[in-house]
Amino acid sequence: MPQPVPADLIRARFSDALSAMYGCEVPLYAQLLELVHDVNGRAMAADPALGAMVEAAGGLAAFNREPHGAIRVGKPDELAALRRVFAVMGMYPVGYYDLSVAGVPVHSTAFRPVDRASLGVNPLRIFCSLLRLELIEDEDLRATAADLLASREILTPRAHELVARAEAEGGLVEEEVDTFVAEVLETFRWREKARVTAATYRRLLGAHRLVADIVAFQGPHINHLTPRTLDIDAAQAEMVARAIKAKAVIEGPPRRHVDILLRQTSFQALEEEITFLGADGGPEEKGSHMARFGEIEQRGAALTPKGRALYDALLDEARGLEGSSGGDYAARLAALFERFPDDLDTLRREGLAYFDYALSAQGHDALASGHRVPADLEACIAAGLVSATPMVYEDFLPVSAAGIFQSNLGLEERGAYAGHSSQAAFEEALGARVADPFALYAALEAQARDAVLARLHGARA
Ligand code: OOG
Ligand code: NI
Repeated sequence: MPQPVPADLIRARFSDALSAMYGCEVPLYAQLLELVHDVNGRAMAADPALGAMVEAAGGLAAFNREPHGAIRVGKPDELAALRRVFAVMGMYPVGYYDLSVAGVPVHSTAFRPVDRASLGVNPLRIFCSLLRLELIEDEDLRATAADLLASREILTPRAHELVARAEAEGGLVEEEVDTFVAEVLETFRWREKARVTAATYRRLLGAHRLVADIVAFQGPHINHLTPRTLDIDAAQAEMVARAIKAKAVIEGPPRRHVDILLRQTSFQALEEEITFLGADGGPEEKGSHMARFGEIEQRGAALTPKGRALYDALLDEARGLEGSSGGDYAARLAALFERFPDDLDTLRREGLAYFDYALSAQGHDALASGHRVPADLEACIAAGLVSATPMVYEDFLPVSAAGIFQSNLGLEERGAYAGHSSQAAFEEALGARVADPFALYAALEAQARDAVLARLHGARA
């Protein structure tokens, strides 16, 4: 019996294939990749410690190959089907994001690997949003949208088959992997033929741009892929220098010594030619659609609930009544974040960020030579025997996501929909619970701490 291919390797292959496909579809993405590659190379050269960290984690080429992407689906069984597809690649739903509070009629999760080894192989994340039809006010239009979605199938028959096989057999064998990757790519491919007439498209657009993007097409085309940078301020400046229309502000925290969470910038969605069905069986009509864009991100430390509460409070205050559109937003944000500790020791001691613990080279030496080591973890860190490195934030930020949605679609910031946040309804559609991101980081931190303590105690016994 051939052995199943590890899910992590299927994901890595899918990630490369997705990136290649999107690069062909959206040449600006290929430009972004090149830009980020340049910026990252310069950042590593300027900061040898950073360079060493990236090299240790697999090198720049691997780092540059770690994007996140986003898709939007229209109905519960599409979400459930994708959950099963992603599981074959070792990606599980983490977090619940309610975007309706920011005037975007969707709620979302992120499919991503969860354990340390898998994240190390390839941390591909897909932000996946589900349309909330109930937030469309016009009853007629809601019914039209529901009908259109009811008659749509987003997976190919072969993809369905392979998912079922993987579930039954505990994975896919080598001969099946290329087919699986190719079939799943079909779901995320751009199609310039809309499934609706121009008139219906305009009605959907009138409800919300996202409604048109989700309902008018055959499938959930990938709407952006985001390479990761080591210096987002440089990337932003470079976008401007290369005449790429970057959004005005970088979402997330300001520039700091110790990066936290996630900083993101993007360029506006492209206006792309599409074809509508002819009205009353008449000839097809040409038109255009805006959905696909480019984004760059920089990832920093994952925050604990305490750190996150402080982040949210400061961000709220900075955004105030004007949101992020006020001219002095960047200055306001930087000034407010003076209150957020900006050195590793304080972040760790005050329990603001999650940390990874490992025996340092000095720690290994001390154990090997049988020296007595302090029992207490803090004392070992102080003595340089144990290293504490902040854990990378692997998730997303709802306020940033809303800002990305809005600026890319040329939308105004708008008030909340009158719906309730509905994690239970989302999970019912998904057919599973979403994991709590804080619990995942906390478990990884506890694992690392226990492993280090076991090494140290073992040595003393
Ligand atoms: C998703 C926007 C959210 C991010 O990086 O926060 C996102 C979308 O536009 O579908 O990707
Ligand atoms: Ni994104």
